[in-house]
Amino acid sequence: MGKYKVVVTGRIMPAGLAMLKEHCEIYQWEQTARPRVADLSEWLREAEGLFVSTNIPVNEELLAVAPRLKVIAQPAVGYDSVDIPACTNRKIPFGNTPGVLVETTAELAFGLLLTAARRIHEGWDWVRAGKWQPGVLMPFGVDLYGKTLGIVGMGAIGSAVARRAQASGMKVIYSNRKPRPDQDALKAEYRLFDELLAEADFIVVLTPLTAESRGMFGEKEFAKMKPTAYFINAARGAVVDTQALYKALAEKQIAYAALDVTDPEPLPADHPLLTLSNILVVPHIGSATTETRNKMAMLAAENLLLGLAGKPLVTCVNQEVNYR
Ligand code: 8YV
Repeated sequence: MGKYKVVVTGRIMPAGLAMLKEHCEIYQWEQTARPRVADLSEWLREAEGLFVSTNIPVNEELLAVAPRLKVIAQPAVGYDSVDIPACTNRKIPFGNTPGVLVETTAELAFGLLLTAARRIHEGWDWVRAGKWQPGVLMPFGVDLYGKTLGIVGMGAIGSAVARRAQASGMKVIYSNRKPRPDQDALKAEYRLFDELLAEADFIVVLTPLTAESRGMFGEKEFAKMKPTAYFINAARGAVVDTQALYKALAEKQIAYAALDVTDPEPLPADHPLLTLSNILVVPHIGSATTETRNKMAMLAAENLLLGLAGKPLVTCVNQEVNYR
């Protein structure tokens, strides 16, 4: 039997690539610049499978030039760059990678919180700049112990952050579309969104980007937070109105922000946010460990190979068109 024709839109971890290579003829976009549909259209015309990074949206324009697609897989849990109804209309199952990145992403979110609170990154800059001298003190941080953490979006990653916070002596509250009745969430107290904003000392955002959550943190929301509040975003940049965040930080309406995700992404080096002293930004590395990125690539490759063989994907977003 011939090999399946598969388009890969970006870099792919070796473990995933090895799985695909066995069964597929691969057309891979290897440039660092993001591809446009026109760059891939010749390959997409023949492709039966699409292994897509978040470097190109999956939309009507792309699907229209890929009439033979049987399956799409993406090594990411968030699928805000994918038009799921458009895939479903064409009966194309879309696989994401939930589960395998939960603990890794929670580590980063909690790490950002801890780093910002205790100024670890500023301490390192201080030492490197030769400022560690007798009698000279760098600005103090704040404790986590005894404080309240508010988690916005209590899914699997939120629960994993909650466990870490509780082990550090924090009280955990959360807001979600609805209260969760399961054990993990029971150890945290449910709050309405506005109540959480007013009560939390630290806010960690982990909600998926949807039409409802886009821009859910704007001027009004920052105004409701404590002036001592720390704001951590490990979800998607567009959940936050960037200008409003800039204003809240510049005017000290809130104390500090630590971001794994920004809008835009990547954040240009001359962006106004980066002129502030009360912010820490890292380049979207929530799932970026070698182990986890390999697991994500392998799960995405497994989904793709299953779909190509007409078998059910392991983790399918649009179950109604998954193979049976
Ligand atoms: C991805 C992420 O690795 O899974 C997600 O939704 O945000 C990250 O873990 C990133 O989007 C690159 O694919």
